[in-house]
Amino acid sequence: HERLSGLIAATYTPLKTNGDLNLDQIPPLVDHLLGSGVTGMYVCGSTGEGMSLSTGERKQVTGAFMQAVNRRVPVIVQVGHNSLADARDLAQHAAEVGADAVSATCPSYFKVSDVPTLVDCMADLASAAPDTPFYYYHIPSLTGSSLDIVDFMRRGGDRIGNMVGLKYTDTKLHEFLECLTIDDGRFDIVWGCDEMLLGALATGANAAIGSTYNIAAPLYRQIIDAFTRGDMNAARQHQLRSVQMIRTIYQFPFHPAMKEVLGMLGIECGPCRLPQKRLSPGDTNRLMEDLQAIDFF
Ligand code: NAY
Repeated sequence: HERLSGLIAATYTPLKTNGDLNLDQIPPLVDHLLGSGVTGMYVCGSTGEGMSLSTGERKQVTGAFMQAVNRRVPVIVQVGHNSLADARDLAQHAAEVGADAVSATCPSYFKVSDVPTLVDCMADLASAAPDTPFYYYHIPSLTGSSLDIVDFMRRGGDRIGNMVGLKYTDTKLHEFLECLTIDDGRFDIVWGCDEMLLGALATGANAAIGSTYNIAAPLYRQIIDAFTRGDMNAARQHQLRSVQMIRTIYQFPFHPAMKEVLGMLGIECGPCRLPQKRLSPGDTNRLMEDLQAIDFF
């Protein structure tokens, strides 16, 4: 199994105005992402509203991305679900359609009791696709579970044969460092907070998964390139631009606003599903003006 590298877009799921899937928009979205330098795709995650789609819809979206990407870059499919049976079904489907890896959040309605129970959950889930690499998806801000992730990786690694890594979507660089160094770097640990990419690179990240790589991969590429050649001032300037861009978008409901930005870039992705709010036309205009004011367009 090859490690992930570079900028992996947590892809948006294009919807029609009425909220139905808009699968026809997946090939243009994929072409846009590949053209902007994205080196992998993470499908049906938080950004992709995986939790707001039915199991059947998640399979359709996964199939459409697999087809559109056509093996040009790795595709990781997020299959987390409150029902572990559904999560297993999704993992099996992802393996059948040739996903490069499966990833999953923990169940989150009932909070996972403790680390050994989390290992039980993920062992059950990952065994549904035993030949497909598995990345646990740690995102405590959304799951509400903040168990000791270092302890989980150690114990899970011993029990779950296909667990190769972790999508680390928290902001604790010291904990990220510990994860990277477990058993001399046994796991592929992928960073998940776009506004802290530079700090993650300094800590040892080799790949990052995020939402804003959908709209600004070249900017993040500049951060990586400046860091690699040791030009820290330039790297900080580029990261600051990403922080300003993200702050501008966070004035509005974040993912609905991101989908509007993609629309402005020519990739119509529609609204988000409930419970996420729609942007009013006035909000969309203000978003565009504010992004123009910071020279995003
Ligand atoms: C996913 O599964 O969609 C992700 O990769 C989530 C990563 C995002 N984090 C959260 C908490 O949603 O990309 C980040 C985030 O949107 C970005 O850093 C802006 O805050």
